[in-house]
Amino acid sequence: MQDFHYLADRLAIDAPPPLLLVVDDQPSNIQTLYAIFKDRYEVCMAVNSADALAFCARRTPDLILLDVVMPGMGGYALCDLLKRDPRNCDIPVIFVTGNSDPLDEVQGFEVGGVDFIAKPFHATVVRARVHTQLTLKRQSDLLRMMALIDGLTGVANRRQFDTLLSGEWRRCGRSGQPLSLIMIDVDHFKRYNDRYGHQQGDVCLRAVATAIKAAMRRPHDLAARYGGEEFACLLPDTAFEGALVKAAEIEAGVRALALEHADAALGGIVTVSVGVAGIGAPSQLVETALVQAADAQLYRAKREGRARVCG
Ligand code: GH3
Ligand code: MG
Ligand code: MG
Ligand code: MG
Repeated sequence: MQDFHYLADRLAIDAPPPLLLVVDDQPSNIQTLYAIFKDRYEVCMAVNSADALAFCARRTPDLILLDVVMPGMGGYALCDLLKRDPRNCDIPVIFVTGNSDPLDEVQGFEVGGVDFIAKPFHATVVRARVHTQLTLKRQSDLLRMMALIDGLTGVANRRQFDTLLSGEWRRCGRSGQPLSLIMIDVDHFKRYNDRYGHQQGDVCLRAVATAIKAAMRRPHDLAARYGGEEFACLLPDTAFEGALVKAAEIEAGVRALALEHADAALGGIVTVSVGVAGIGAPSQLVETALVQAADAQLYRAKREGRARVCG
């Protein structure tokens, strides 16, 4: 539960009002819906499907209220298109239409709509239905996030790391681009817990995770908690030499935190040992080989005295 609240807090921080997109060719319908929602939501409008698509390319609405009959592309075709696009497929779409034929309603669900409101409607009912769908969306977003993010540190969890490693392995194999992996382990962390307590140990792990994440600056670079006090960084399209530079940056970044660790072997501060492995054309080997190679270098760093990078 603690993790759940941590993530819920993270989602709620500075959360802006939900963004509704109203798509309807009739300005009077748009005005009616705008009047219903403007006090609690940010309401944007589009008068045809092309405008709606252009809007979704710029911003991602939290929910779309969609007319069915419009000149040009109709609402069902628009919904179908949105559902095929990975960037837009999770946006709940509610059809708002004068068509009341049950077959029409069925078609609305078949193209991926979550609800179907027939005109004329009651403002309070429309409000309630939108509220319900937004609540469901928030809950599913939270669950998805909990499935992918480490609750303690906020970086990717092991599940997400494993999934992305497989994906990047195949992608780099196809493109011939290199792929690199950095494994990081906090030095003498058992001693840290023993001296400062597990609560402080958790604070330390969060700080280390933040320092690691700060070094990940490309959009596809991934920092993950691999387990316990071990972290992993996946660097697509990065050759071994580049990963070594990143690893040195991470090792120095953790040192620069200057977190007191009186029982550390070196300098009285928290340090990490780092192992690096890179591969030019991933396709010939299995992906676990990259993890094994980085792990072997990490253990070499431990053997050679900790607080260092090996690769
Ligand atoms: P080395 O330098 O060889 O890595 O020594 P170490 O003590 O860091 O290695 P070891 O693997 O023996 O100990 C890891 C410790 O990390 C033991 C475990 O209690 C602690 N640990 C793992 N996960 C967590 C966590 O989520 N919170 C806290 N506070 N401690 C954790
Ligand atoms: Mg219409
Ligand atoms: Mg360890
Ligand atoms: Mg350790």
